[in-house]
Amino acid sequence: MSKRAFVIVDVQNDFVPGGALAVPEGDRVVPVINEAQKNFDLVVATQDWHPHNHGSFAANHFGRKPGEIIQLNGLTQILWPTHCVQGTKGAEFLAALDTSRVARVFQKGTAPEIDSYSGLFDNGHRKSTGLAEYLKSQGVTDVYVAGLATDYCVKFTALDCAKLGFKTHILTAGCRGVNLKPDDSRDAIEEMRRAGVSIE
Ligand code: VGL
Ligand code: ZN
Repeated sequence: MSKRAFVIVDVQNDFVPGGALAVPEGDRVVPVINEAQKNFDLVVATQDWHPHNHGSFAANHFGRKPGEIIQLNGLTQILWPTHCVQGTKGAEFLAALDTSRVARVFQKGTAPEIDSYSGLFDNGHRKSTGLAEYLKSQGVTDVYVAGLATDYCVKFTALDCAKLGFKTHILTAGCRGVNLKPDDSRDAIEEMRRAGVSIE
């Protein structure tokens, strides 16, 4: 028997046009995700949830700008505009996102000294958010991923799911990318495909 779960990644105000780290067309994922959810008996969401002093924010590094790369506790880190600060409007899910079916929300990026693109583990694979354990405890075999952004949090969430042995799928119509480089989302999809993720 297979059990399918839908993981909605970071559909938050700061990641859509007008937000602090706007993903082009980020808001367009909402109708797709709202409709797709109806086909799953288990739906969960991830939420980028940073403290104001988070090490991924350029503003917290004197003289640094978004897009620059630093070493943060031994890991390569892209510096971002301040985004998804805990308790702010920017960190909230889009009002148009249907959250009525969301069984649990997994927050990530909460430790100031390390970023977390994947919804399952931080970027150093040092700490779990609890999502992996939750999916296993629910007997999930197949994971479907959609949300923001294709080239960061969607990619690393899907790669971690595949690595853990879930049959992993991404719904591309429900994803959009940051595309700091124009081909980043395309490259991300290729990387996921090579890792065994089914691209739908
Ligand atoms: C994300 C950059 C920084 C994402 C989160 O949700 O893809 N990207 N924080
Ligand atoms: Zn973030």
